[in-house]
Amino acid sequence: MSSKKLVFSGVQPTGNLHLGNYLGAIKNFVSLQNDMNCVYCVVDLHAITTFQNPDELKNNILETTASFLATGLDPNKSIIFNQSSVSAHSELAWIFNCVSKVGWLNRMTQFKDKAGSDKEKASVGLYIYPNLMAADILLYKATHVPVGADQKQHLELTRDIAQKFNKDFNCKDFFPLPEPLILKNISRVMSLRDGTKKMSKSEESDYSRINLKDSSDEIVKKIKKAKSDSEPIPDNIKSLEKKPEALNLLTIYSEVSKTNLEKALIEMAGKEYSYIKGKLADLLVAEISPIGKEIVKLMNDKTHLTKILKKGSEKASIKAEENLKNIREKVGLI
Ligand code: AQP
Repeated sequence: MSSKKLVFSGVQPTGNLHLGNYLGAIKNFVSLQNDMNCVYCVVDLHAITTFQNPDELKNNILETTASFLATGLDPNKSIIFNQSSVSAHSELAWIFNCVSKVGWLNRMTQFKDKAGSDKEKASVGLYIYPNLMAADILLYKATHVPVGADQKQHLELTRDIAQKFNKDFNCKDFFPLPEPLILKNISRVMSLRDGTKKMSKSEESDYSRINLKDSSDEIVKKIKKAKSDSEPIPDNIKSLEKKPEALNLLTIYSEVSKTNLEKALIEMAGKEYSYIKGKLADLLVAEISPIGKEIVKLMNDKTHLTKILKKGSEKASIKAEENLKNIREKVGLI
């Protein structure tokens, strides 16, 4: 970790990873590892902010690790580990609980969405989750954070915490202000059933998402059943404004066919949605099916996955402990 630029990002082991996680974040993780020092974390402590069955959680931690590897993350290039194995994350999160403001957390829209109508019943962990996320990032003094658009607000809070810490403890530039790396073309993949909601692991209907482990048949079936529009595909983006499901399909198509939305519309204008669905299903089968097969293969050797996490934790701990020592000193802890 010699260069000053450092990438950090995490994925929650809360179930099957999906096309949104892949296109919005993980694909970007893979391309960054060739040019920058990268730390990628299976954020298991974030996962338990909502109840997880312990056996399923153990399996999901390994499966998320397998998904990292299957999509192209290389443990020889990137540090890959699980959050709970480096206790400095929790310690720094506590310090940040004492730096961050209740008013700041009250503005977090993800808490409002996830807690639902009965906030009194949400865990305290879910409420202070953004402070733990700030700790994950700042523990490594990360400068760049590849995430989907849904995490933008949490990244802004991380920057606020870094700034306040630097000011409170009179240590200008101690924590860098990390930049979000949000893809322009596809920052938010939406549900295949409701184009106003993001594609998500916790959405009840499996038809709302393409899982990385879906078979070719399942991918084809889900795309076929995806909501679209009864009118032919228009030739301009403006006409898609009130058609979120159609816009979503076209955006996904433009991403996996490596073009942009404008060009995709020129190619598709006047055609029925069944046409684009056929092309999109073929492209997704070609890109996603090999990943799914590799995840299944990697999950046959859990000892190997556990070893990768252990090695990654050892590497992450060295950097984390060194930084935490300096942080404790700044705060006045002895
Ligand atoms: N639909 C999405 N479009 C683009 N990016 C997305 N990400 C998640 N959903 C989309 C990005 O994937 C990374 C890992 O996310 P996560 O699993 O840690 O948490 P999440 O955002 O809460 O994902 P889910 O699928 O919605 O999980 P549940 O249902 O468990 O809450 C992040 O960079 C995220 O932005």
